[in-house]
This record gives sequence, structure tokens and C-alpha cells, in this order.
Amino acid sequence: MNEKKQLRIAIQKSGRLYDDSIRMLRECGIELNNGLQRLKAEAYNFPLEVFFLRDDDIPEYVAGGVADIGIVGENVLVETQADVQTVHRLGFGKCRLSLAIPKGKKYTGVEDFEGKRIATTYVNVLEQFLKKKKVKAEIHEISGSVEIAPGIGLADAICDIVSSGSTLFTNGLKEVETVMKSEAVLIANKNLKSADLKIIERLLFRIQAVQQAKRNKYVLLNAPNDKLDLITAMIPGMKSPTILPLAKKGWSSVHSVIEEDRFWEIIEELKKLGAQGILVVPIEKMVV
Ligand code: PRT
Ligand code: ZN
Repeated sequence: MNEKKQLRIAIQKSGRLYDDSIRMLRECGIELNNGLQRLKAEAYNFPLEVFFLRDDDIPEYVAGGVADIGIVGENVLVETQADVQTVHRLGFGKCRLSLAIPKGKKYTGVEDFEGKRIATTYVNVLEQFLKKKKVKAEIHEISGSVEIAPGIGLADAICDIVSSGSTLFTNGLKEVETVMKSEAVLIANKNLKSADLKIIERLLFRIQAVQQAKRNKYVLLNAPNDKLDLITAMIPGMKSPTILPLAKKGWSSVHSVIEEDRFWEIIEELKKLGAQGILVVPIEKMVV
């Protein structure tokens, strides 16, 4: 392949987004040459150069053109207020930025934060939220271990990232308001040249194929011919199901694609309609 131009992508050096970012690239068929050196890596089968950075720096590096695109949590993107465009939601690194207070305290509503001290790393996001809610509070910026602030008398409440809630729980806190929901997003510099945009388009095409595949399953089943119409209506697939005659008279094999979300519901219906030998297989890539 004639690949002169390389797109530069910034991903987290280590931390919660690292594994999923690398996995996503791998699922897109992109292999990195020196992933272990962890400063810079090159893909040998795709025009991509990977920079490994701290997540907080990624939006600014992309805005400034040091990298062309990047993968970062929306929470960090909104906090840094970097002038970049969000190209695609990646579906991993899901979490929420929430306000939490000591477990024993009563909570009636967001107005309870009036005049209170709130510790957070996300000063800008919290400020915007409180402004929208017309609440005036004292925001204390701390860079790490925000969850211990109320316990040591540094704050009345915290605003921090929550995923399972166990950090809050073990620190005697309860979540009372969601400030924002977040997931990893693909961001891009706003002034990319058409050669870069073409590579992004190729990358996006692959990302979408991977995401689509994860949302769907391939299903194979045997159906009595007199129920074929009903059964194929249940599993319309991408265009229409494949129907092949079985060696056993009066029976057909039906192949189709079903969505993960409705998976069990559909399988139950198919069984009721007389489908037998139902096989469900994961899909690796799916291009619609
Ligand atoms: O070193 P660098 O600056 O690059 O990394 P970092 O330490 O700032 O970030 P990192 O690796 O912790 O998180 C990177 C991104 O992952 C965040 O910006 C979020 O978009 C996303 N993410 C998803 C999370 C979590 N889940 C998460 N649970 N980020 C942080 N946490 C922390 C949270 O701060 C709290 O301490 O996990 C704890 C809460 O988790 P639970 O499961 O106990 O609720
Ligand atoms: Zn960080």
C-alpha cells in the first residue's frame, strides 16, 4: 500500500483508558510496532503514529496540532475546554461525574450545596453545573484522592468520578447528584487537511464495524417450513435472512443477525414458533 501520510493519535499512557484504547486499535486490525516502549509507537499496517500521553494533556495537544486526533474521557475534554471536535463516541471508559456527601447527612436537593465547600478536580465542569442550578458554593480544587476531603474536614462534599460507587461507599459518602455522564471519545484537531481526514474516515469505518459487531450476534437455527414466514419476520437481519433447505424434508436452516439488546426476547419467541438447534455466534466485524 502506498502510505506516505501518517495520522498522529494521542492516547493515554497508562490508566483506565489505556487498555481499551489499545484493544480498540487492535480490533481495527492496527498493530503497533513498539507498544512496550510507551512514548511513541507506529502502526506497521496502517498510517498511524501513536503518542502516549497523560489524559489531561490530550485535548490541548490535539487542539494545538501536536497530535491530529486523540482518545480521552469526555469529563477531561469538557474540563479542559479545548477547542477540538468530537468525532465519535467510543463506548468504553463509561463513568459519571457526581456530587457526593457524607452518608449520614440529609439531602433534599441541589440547593443544599448553597454556601458549602466542595472538593473536586473538575473545577470548570462543577462551576458550570452550579451556575446552571443557580447555586453558590465554594469550590476547592484538589488534584487527587478527592474522596477523603470530607473525612478530614477539608470539604462538606465532593464532586468526583464514579463508576461502581465502591470508592464512595468505602469512604462513607453517598452520591446525590449526577453532574455529567462520560465515556471515551475520539477527538480531532479542527484544521485537519484532507489527507488526514481521509485516514480518519478509514479509521472510523473500522471502529464502527467493530462497534456494530459487538452489538450484534449471528444466529443459525432450524425451522419447520410452515413457520418460516413468522420466524424470518422475527429476525430480519441486515438485508434479509439466508434460508437453506435442510436434508430433512419440510425443514430449513435460517441464518441471520440479531441485536444483543433484544437477544433473549427474540430467542424465546423463536423457540415458541418451533425453531430448533439454535446456535448463537459472536461477530468479529460487521459492515452494513
Ligand atoms: O495519569 P493520567 O493523568 O493519564 O490518568 P488519571 O489518573 O488522571 O486518569 P484515570 O486513568 O484514573 O482515568 C482516565 C479516564 O477514565 C477518566 O478521565 C474517566 O473518563 C475514565 N474513568 C472511568 C474513570 C473511572 N471510570 C473511575 N472509576 N476515571 C477515574 N475513576 C476513579 C475515580 O476518580 C474514583 O477515584 O475511580 C474511582 C471511582 O471508581 P468506583 O468504581 O469506586 O466508583
Ligand atoms: Zn489525568
